[in-house]
Amino acid sequence: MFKRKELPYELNALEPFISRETMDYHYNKHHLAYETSLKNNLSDAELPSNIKTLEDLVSNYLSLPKKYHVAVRQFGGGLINHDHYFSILKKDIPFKDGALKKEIENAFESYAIFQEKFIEKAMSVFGSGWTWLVVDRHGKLRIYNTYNQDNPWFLGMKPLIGVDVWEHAYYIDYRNDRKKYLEQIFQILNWDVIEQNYESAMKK
Ligand code: MN3
Repeated sequence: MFKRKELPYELNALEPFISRETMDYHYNKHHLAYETSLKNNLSDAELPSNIKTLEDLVSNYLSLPKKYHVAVRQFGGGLINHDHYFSILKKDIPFKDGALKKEIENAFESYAIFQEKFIEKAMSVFGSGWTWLVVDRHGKLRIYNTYNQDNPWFLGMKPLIGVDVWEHAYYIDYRNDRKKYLEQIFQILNWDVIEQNYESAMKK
């Protein structure tokens, strides 16, 4: 029904920033578990006609019977958040001139300040969660945290960059050094995909 997106690169493609071992656990165990748990929990659910895609599901789960809400929030959220996270990482795709660069400079003064603020926000996640650069309901860029597997789609926001700050995302490679992990993530952001995310967010 709802499946993980195929990983768009090899498990070792992000080394040395993210190890093959981390990617193997993250994609093949954690991410798979969200897919499997969602499937099991929705096995007897009849989905209304407004729910066709995973994005529809996490955005509109309140239209399902109440007994499915927690599962969609946890496992549906986990599934879409990880699809997003893996899609926005790749080596050697630099930040470049364009509409998004202009908007980041408008909103945060400079790219350097944006990065600093994003990392600061991600350092403030207590426990497990995510840090996002989103286009909010008013078309403005915002840095936003969600907890557990809550996601910005449900909140009516369009994510451009979502970074997993659960410990499993970095503990093998960086142990308890979340800040180092975040700094390294900024070395491997796939700005081609992030710009596409921005363009499609502004179209809607
Ligand atoms: Mn994760």
